[in-house]
Amino acid sequence: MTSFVDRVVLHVAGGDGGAGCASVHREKFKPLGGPDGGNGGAGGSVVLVVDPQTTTLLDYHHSPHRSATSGRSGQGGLRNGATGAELVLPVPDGTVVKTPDGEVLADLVGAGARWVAAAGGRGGLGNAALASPRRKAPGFALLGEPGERADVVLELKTVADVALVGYPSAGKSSLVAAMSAARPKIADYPFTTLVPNLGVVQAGDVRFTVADVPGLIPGASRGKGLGLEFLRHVERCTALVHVLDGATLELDRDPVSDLRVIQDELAAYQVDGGPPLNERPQLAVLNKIDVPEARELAELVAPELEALGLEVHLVSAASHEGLRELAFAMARLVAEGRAASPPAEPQRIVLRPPAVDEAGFTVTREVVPDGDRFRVRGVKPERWVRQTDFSNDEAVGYLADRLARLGVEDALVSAGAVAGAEVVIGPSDDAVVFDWEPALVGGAGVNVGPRGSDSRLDDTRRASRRERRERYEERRVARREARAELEAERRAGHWVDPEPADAGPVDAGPVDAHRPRLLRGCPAAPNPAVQGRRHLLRQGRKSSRLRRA
Ligand SMILES: Nc1nc2c(ncn2[C@@H]2O[C@H](COP(=O)(O)OP(=O)(O)OP(=O)(O)O)[C@@H](O)[C@H]2O)c(=O)[nH]1
Ligand SMILES: [Mg+2]
Repeated sequence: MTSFVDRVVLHVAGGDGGAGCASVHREKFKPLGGPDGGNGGAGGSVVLVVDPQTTTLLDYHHSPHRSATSGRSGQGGLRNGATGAELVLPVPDGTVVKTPDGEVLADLVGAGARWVAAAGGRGGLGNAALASPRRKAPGFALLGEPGERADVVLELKTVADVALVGYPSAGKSSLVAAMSAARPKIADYPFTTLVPNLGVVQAGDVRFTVADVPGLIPGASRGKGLGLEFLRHVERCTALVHVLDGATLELDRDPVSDLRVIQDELAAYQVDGGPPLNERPQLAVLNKIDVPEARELAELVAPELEALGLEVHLVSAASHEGLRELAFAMARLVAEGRAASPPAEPQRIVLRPPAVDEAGFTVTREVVPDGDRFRVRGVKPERWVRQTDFSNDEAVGYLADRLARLGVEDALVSAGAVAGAEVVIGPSDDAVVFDWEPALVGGAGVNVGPRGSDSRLDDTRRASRRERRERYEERRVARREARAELEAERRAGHWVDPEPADAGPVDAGPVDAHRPRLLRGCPAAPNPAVQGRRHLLRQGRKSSRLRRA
């Protein structure tokens, strides 16, 4: 059962924003107390935070789906919905966050570094917050935005100064155990070490960390043995130490050829950042010199290794011979490396790449089988669509107003959209599709009067006294005629309340058949269809009526 995991795919979801509430204040003797719907609460975000106590990504291997709490809906009486709680996911120091395609999103180094993996959705505004001097009693509220959803790959790249590399059983773990307080597993079979081990070494006033990674064999770059998988943990190291075994029983191996093999494998490894592994400062260590043959061999090959440009140390992890010198040599490399590139201040807050221009939007014309389609992309238009309750005409009108104010209408006209054109707001094909119904075609400017009015239709000339008198006369005559007509109907006996039983054709004479019900004395129930349409006309500005297809 493994207890170390250094690569996981994590599925995160921010909490959804709560919906705003549309409500009207009720109080005795105050029939219309004004809008009092509260705002929805924002959804919680999923945040990755470096926690020094966490050393593995094992938890996320077992439960890779994590989501933050959603915000609650607003309520009447100006009660705002509760905000969703943030979900903090502890990750080890040195965790790299990538997209599934391998693009690096964040490199979390240093305790406390934070990264928002999935932001929570905004809460929708309630109708109290949407009220304005011009829109005194909004009959709608905004929906909450859904939280972000993302798949991210977490990779652990251990943060260490020096890495020990070499064949299996060369004594890497033994060296870490001899030089530091770490107690990795040591045994005389290959691949004892299956996960990287870290040890802290103090040499003089330099303190550094040593990483012991699983052994490499020829062909590791092609996946042999444990492959190069674990070299990820070496990527952040300043220096490498080659641990060479002078006491191996394998006949075809000797320290010089071992070194060549490992160097070739290191050269085959692609690093994400920093210099290639084979170009980093290196040391050679000939281990196990407590064994007489190993010491003999070490003394024989040391000049050969030095000729390759390497500093060579003869040590024994068993007898601790030469370890002190080795520790100081490592410390020197580390100090040189640190002086060359001083460690960056640990980033406490990792900001995500800034969003694209929030105010901007684009309109593109696409050719689809059944004609042209205009796609509107932009942070604001897309968010507004998500916030709109399309079952509420008033909310749709508000969306139309917002889009027009942003300039979407004008942009559509310039892009060549005509009445009935298909307009898509959003990225994919399942985005919201509208039929566009502009009142103005040909770019004659956009009417900027209040919703439901059109200044161009207003007659601004004041009527003369004679004109007003004529109109008054016209209205008086029309009223008198209407009264006479009603009186005639009353005498003819049509002016009765229709009973369900006698609502049939018996009562309705040929004259009444086409007459509106109201004229026959029956207060007609408001026709919802007609009302709805008027409603939309009133709410949607003439030039910006959008209808969801
Ligand atoms: N005599 C002697 N034996 C040693 C010395 N160092 C390590 N060994 C032995 O070599 C064997 C392998 O040691 P490890 O430290 O596990 O080797 P490793 O390089 O970590 O091996 P893997 O984890 O399998 O890659 C063990 O049996 C150790 O006791 C040494 O200096 N002298
Ligand atoms: Mg080992």
